[in-house]
Amino acid sequence: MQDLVNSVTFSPFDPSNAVIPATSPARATQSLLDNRICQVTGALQQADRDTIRARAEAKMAGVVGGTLPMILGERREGPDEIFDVDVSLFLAVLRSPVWPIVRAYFKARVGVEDAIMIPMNTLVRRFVPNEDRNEDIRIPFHQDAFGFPDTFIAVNCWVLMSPDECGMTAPGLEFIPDRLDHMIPLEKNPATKHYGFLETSHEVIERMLGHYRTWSPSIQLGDVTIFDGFALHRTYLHPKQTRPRYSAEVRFIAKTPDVEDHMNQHRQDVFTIRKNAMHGPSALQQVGGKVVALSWGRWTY
Ligand SMILES: O=C(O)CCC(=O)C(=O)O
Repeated sequence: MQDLVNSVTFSPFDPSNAVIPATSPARATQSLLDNRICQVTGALQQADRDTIRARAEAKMAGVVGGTLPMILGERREGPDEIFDVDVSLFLAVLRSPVWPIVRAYFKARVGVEDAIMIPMNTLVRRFVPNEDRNEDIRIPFHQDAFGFPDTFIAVNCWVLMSPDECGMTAPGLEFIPDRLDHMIPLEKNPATKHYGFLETSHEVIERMLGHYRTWSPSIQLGDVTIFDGFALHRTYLHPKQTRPRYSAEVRFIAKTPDVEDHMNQHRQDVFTIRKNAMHGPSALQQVGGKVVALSWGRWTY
């Protein structure tokens, strides 16, 4: 373990350079390529912000921590866990400058622009500040790539759904501003009750924290914070926060031949996203640990 800690090198970036207005998409893609992160300010259209906020507040009021995105849809009457999918969150992202930024990033990394999105990986969360149980449900420092095979290139488009700011007034995100380009081993003795499977090595995190001031951006409604699978991040909680935060993690995976093979082998029902159209499940059923499509739809933007 000492070898691991000694092998840590530092590659800092200035987080203020990662905050980029939606009117400068090429700069945002470059920041994602250089720094692994960009906070795209003012990305979502006003009408979309209002729609997804109202939907989140109506549907997720009782959520503690994270859950699947089907909660934003309509659950059908009856004993089966069948949901008609609500795609307004996805369409809000796809018709914003975020989608061309992600496409350009994928093109630069792996030469393809289209993507897939796995319903089970697109999580939504609600955090209420200053609750005792937060120590159990806050997400500890981790890298999202832990959840994907090595060959996958994926980004998390993190969307604040409510209230109108997080970071200062509501639970936000905290990053270590290092341009990491690899996975750090997972912690062998995890400390959290529910998230031990994703915790990054504590010794490496301690070493990083000895070197860096973390970055906890103030994120406004309409901003989308994009980060890749190596960015080190966690939930940011602070006693001065007073308002509940609702958020979504819209994860796009570059649709490379490897990814297609993997999805076919594992028979996963996914959304396929091209330049101007998305094809995917319009109704989903939860069967045991799996989510399967019952019907399919196509949406343009
Ligand atoms: O929303 C949070 O507090 C943490 C989110 C997170 O860890 C993620 O999006 O991977």
